[in-house]
Amino acid sequence: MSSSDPTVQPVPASVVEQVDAADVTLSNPKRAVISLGSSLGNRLETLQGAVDALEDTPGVRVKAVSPVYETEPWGVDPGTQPNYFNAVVLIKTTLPPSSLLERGHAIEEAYRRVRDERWGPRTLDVDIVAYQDVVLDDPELTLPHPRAHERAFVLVPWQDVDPEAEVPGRGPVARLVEQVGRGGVAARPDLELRLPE
Ligand code: A4P
Ligand code: MG
Repeated sequence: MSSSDPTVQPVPASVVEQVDAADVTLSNPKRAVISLGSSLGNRLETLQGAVDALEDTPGVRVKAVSPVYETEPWGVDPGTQPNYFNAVVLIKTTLPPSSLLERGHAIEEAYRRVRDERWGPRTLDVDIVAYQDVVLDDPELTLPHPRAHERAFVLVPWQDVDPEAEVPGRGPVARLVEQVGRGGVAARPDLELRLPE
């Protein structure tokens, strides 16, 4: 996969947004940003299943789903693992961060994710990238996600769905994308995740 020219502004392929009165079902909802990754099995179907499962969660409304990116595996030797599909989902939620993490783990389990190797290939990874502006330094749940600010596979789709976004304590996502670059992250405009009905 080649790096794209950072001077060319990419056109977000398929940001899908919910512009409705759905928030009336949630009182005092909080904003959260979820990163989805899959590198085994039917990656697109798995990501769609995760989006649908988030929406099916009481106290969660999916507000926007990013385009799908095919990304080189981060943290391992090149060519040793299959490429990922990655996407970012914006939600509003009344769940506290710990319950959202639990729900993320339950969704991973539903896809029979086996945790045998750190940064190993996986059917599904559900990470909480950010929850409002909360900063939390706990290994069980670190907020914002401790590696989000250095990962193009999180930052690029996040910028697509929220160009003004900031990583709490790290600065604007747009600036971080410039710093990190877009290497190893290729848009897949032929693929699209649906917003749950
Ligand atoms: N944890 C702490 N903070 C968080 C958070 N904000 N969100 C804890 C989610 N989990 C959080 O995660 C290990 C522990 O992190 C969990 O028990 C949770 O309580 P895990 O999902 O069980 O294991 P892991 O994912 O293998 O480890 P780690 O270090 O979390 O990996 P990452 O950072 O999630 O990276 N390359 C590409 N191209 N695309 C990817 O999506 N993903 C990874 C995984 C590596 N390389 C990748 C991708
Ligand atoms: Mg993880």
